[in-house]
Amino acid sequence: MLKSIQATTRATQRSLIQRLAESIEEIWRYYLVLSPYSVPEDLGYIEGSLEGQRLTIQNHCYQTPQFRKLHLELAQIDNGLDILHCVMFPNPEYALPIFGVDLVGSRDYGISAAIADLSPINADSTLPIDYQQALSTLPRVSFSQPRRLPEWGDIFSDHCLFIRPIGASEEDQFLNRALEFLTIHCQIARTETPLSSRFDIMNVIAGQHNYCTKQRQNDKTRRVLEKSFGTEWTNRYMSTMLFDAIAV
Ligand code: BLA
Repeated sequence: MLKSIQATTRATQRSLIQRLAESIEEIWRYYLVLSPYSVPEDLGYIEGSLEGQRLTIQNHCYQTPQFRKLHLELAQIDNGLDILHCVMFPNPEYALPIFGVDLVGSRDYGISAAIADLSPINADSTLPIDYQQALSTLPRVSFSQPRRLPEWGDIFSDHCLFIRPIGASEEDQFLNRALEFLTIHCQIARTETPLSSRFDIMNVIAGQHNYCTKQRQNDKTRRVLEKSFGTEWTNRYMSTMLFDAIAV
């Protein structure tokens, strides 16, 4: 009896992934002026088959004066794996960090990986001073299961949160912190003046290139996609849809 009540409660509660996805879109709409972004026709809504289980991917993309691409992606596998992936790529005329979030969870076992960051793109890997100031005012958060970043994770900032959230209160704390990062980012980005020096712009491009190169080394993402869609498609998807750098 108790089991079925719990199951019903879980089914009717909005998941962390749903809540984060809705809040991201709300904050984008509130702070930024969104225009459509044209996703390659065959990559907006995608279905594949992972070991006989269907994998579906939904992509929501926008652009704004400050951002060449806002990308929110929701992926679901019939076996219960749910993924939220979000990255905001600034236009190269804006020396802004890259906001990124990844949530990976199974419907039965909860979220196993929750990561949120404002990642620096300048050569000395520091965040702009206005970001440092805003982030320093946030209250300290602590989680019972912090996770260790993989080797390619040297792109992330000191403020990066990478945890396995345990229970509803840690899920809420993660959600709040990710949304605080996003709000600070949108507030600063919309008052930012564009760069005019070709040298500075080239540095932004190089920083984004490094971020994308490292993210494409994530074997865990690659493996999930390869099982459903094969190596060639996965290479194309990771370099054109998930982590597309700007050609120099
Ligand atoms: C981890 N990403 C993972 C994991 C899976 C995926 C299955 C392992 C979960 C775990 O260890 O508990 C899968 N993530 C996906 C897939 C997509 C996705 C298939 O986004 C898209 C379709 N990854 C990002 C972004 C960040 C990121 C934007 O896409 C950070 C801002 C980080 N994901 C990230 C990190 C790990 C991870 C650091 C842990 C990798 C490791 O432990 O080796």
